[in-house]
Amino acid sequence: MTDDIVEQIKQNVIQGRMDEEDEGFEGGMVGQPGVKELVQQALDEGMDPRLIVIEGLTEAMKIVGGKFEAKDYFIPDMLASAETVGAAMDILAPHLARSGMTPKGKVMMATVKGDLHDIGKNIVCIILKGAGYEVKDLGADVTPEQIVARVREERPDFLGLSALLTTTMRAMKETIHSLAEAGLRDKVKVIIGGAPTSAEFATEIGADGYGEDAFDAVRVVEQLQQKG
Ligand code: B12
Repeated sequence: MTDDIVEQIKQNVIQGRMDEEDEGFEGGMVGQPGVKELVQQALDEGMDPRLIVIEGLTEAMKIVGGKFEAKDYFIPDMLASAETVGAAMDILAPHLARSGMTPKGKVMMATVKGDLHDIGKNIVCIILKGAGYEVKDLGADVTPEQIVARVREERPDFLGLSALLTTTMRAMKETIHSLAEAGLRDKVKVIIGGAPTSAEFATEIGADGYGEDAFDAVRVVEQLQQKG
């Protein structure tokens, strides 16, 4: 029974079904419980919330990631699945805190100064949360000064910067420069992403890593963590 419900949560994330009103990608599922109802039911039955995160949500998003890479799923599909994970995490968060599940690390995310594109950054936040990281989202159009202040205050392990405009990419370099000036550059690993950026650009501006998409973001963070 227990395994059943985790499997159902997993399948419903893959289907992008938030609740019982959703049809699912394959259709015809209206009326069946969706991720929100199933997660609540699992908690009501006394299931360990960690199991839901690790075997339900994380496993599901790995499959969604595979489908995305195989071009079987497109951005709206990935977004729908990621949003179900976000909703599940909102329900699970207080229970996880109580169950003593320690986050794998703290990631601070921001879309840089002058840039209002936050859809991709929001997906990265959700996927990182789903992968077990504590995520602090500073929002969009965040200046280097604001980022430096928050890094100083909250000491994240990672800082993720997003830019979608060729004109705002330079704010990433400015941010890294400001971190260095504030004596914080060696206190936080900086990763960047967003359509106009690249691994070469990351190296050029002195970032520690580049992620092509949200799943890559998790891979890069994990790799940097292993390196220490
Ligand atoms: C939606 C959108 C908007 C929306 C943004 C809404 C929002 N809340 O985000 C609005 C309408 C506000 C908008 C405005 C503008 N936009 Co616009 N916009 C887009 C559009 C259509 C989609 C972007 C998007 O959300 N993609 C989907 C997400 C999921 O992908 P993503 O952001 O790349 O994120 C993924 C990866 O890049 C990565 N990632 C992202 N961030 C990070 C961070 C880290 C750390 C890591 C590891 C990974 C990572 O993971 C994400 C998930 O997999 C693109 C065109 C396109 N097809 O891409 C244009 C586009 C980005 N916009 C463009 C332009 C020019 C503008 C405007 C200047 C238009 C104008 N003249 O007013 C303004 C600028 C406003 C501003 N100051 O930011 C251009 C940019 C050209 C350029 N190279 O500079 C594009 C490419 C359109 C075009 N072909 O001309 N836009």
